[in-house]
This record gives sequence, C-alpha cells and structure tokens, in this order.
Amino acid sequence: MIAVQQLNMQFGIKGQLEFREDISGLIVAEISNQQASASLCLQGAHLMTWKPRSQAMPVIWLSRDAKLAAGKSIRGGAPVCWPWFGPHASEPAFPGHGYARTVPWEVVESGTEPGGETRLTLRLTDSEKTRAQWPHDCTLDLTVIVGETLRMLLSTKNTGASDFVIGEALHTYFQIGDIGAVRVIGLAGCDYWDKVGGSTLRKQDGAISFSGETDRVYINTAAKCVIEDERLKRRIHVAKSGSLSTVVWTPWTEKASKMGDMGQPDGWREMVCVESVNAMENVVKVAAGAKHTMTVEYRAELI
Ligand code: TA6
Repeated sequence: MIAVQQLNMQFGIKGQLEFREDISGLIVAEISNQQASASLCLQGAHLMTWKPRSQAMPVIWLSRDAKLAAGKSIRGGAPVCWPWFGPHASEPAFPGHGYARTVPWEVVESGTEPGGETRLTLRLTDSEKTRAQWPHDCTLDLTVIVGETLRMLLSTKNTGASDFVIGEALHTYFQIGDIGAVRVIGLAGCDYWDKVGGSTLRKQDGAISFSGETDRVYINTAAKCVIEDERLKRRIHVAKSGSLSTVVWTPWTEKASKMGDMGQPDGWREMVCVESVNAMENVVKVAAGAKHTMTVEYRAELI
C-alpha cells in the first residue's frame, strides 16, 4: 500500500483531513472544516496555507512561485526553523535556519477538537543524517490546530543524556494588502538587532511601518503583535508563548528580486513576516530529559 493510502487510513478524517501526493512527490495534508481550510506539506511540517471562512483573503501568504521539491524549503507559509535560527554559528555550509524545514516528518496523531477545529501532529526524530549536523538525541513535534484561529505548538524533547541549546522560529509569512499600508503594533520600547547593513542594537519607537528592507530581531519580548492592514481592512493578531524573540521582516525590492521566488513582479509587497522566535540572547537550553514548547495563535479580525 502506498504511503498516502496508509496515511489516509490511519490519520485521515472523512470530509476534514485528507493526504495527497503532490506532483513533486511530496505529501500534503489538506484540511477543510466549517471554520477554515489549510494545507501542510509533510516535508518540514510546513503549513503552507490557512484561510478562515470569515476571511475573503488567506491569512497566511504563499508565494506564487513557491515550489515543492525534496530537500528544498518552500517560500511562504510558516516554515519551522530549528535547531538554529539564521546561519549556523560555525558551519557556513549548513542550511540557514536549520535543517528541520527540509527533511521529512512523520504523522503521529490527528483528531477533531471539541470546538470543531482539526488537529494534526507531526514528528521529526533524530537520525544519522540530522546528527551529522546536530549531534543530539531529540524529538521535535509540531501540532497545528486549524479553525477560525490557527494554533501551532512546536515542542522540543531532549531524549539524550546531555543538555543542548536551540534557536528556533515559526517563520510565518502573513498575507497583507500592501507593505506600504500596514503597521505592526506591540513592540514599542523593545530592543532589537537591526540586521539591515550589519547588526546594530536599537530600540523600537512606536508602531513599525515599512519603507524599505526591514529585518529586525526583537529580543526579550513575549509581547503579542497586531498587523494592522489598511488595504484589506483587517487586523491579524499574533500571540505567542515560550518565545522571547520576535522577528519582523520584509525583503523589499532588491533583496526580493535576488531571492527570485517571491512571486513576480512584486509578490513581496503582499507579505510581511512576524515570526515567533528564540534567537540571539534568547536561545533556549533544553536540559537532558526535559521538553520546551513554543506556541503561536493567529486570528484575523475585520475592521
Ligand atoms: O527571518 C528573516 C530572515 O532571517 C531574513 O534575513 C531572510 O534571510 C529570511 O529570513 C528568509 O530566509 P530563507 O532562508 O527562508 O530564504
């Protein structure tokens, strides 16, 4: 029996959760219930789309040029960055943002929540391949709960005999009307590393608006954020727990054109990243035998 048939027999939920094989050969979970629809690629446990029934536009952005390919990250959605954020500390050849988003995960559980939301949990277990880049015994679980609200829980379990330190992110791309007509509210007064043109420590003054490449790691903050979208006339609420960094990013024209997969001619104008992260000063030590969980909760509100 092929993998997809097996997955549907074991974890499929009639009329709500179905697994299909993409033309790339990768397996995608399609979720549809009375509250929302979503899709998630099993490679990287990568949530690609989420659209609550109340919203005319998706809340999560996926590039028009996004391609599914074995071993390659997908542009958009909510990439899982783990067990490091950004470039590897000492090995430039290792993948940026860690390897978790480019390797296959296994499905371990699915179900329907009491409120009707669809729940799906995937797991990445260490292997010879992963230990070659990160020599630790561990499991990484991602649970997504899809409804009018989207919840994601990323849990690291240290199954080894020694402590380890992780950097991580749910590197989420949000769909907006236009980058020039949004503000990100909630980080006023927070310190941040400005990564544009080096790395400078600054303090956020008021709300964040955008007029050029913006790549900021806000540190020591558990604050929730709101993306206020004038064009789509909505607010996207971004709440989190177990995370002390928030990254706000837009590539703007030049970087987007170099990336080549942001959706021509200017798909990048319709996205902004507000990422729930543990990075820089906020990396997390997970003691032997312990577990650390970072969660996010997204909700869109029409204004
Ligand atoms: O989170 C912002 C960032 O670190 C940017 O510096 C940019 O590199 C972005 O992530 C995208 O990274 P990726 O590896 O997905 O192309």
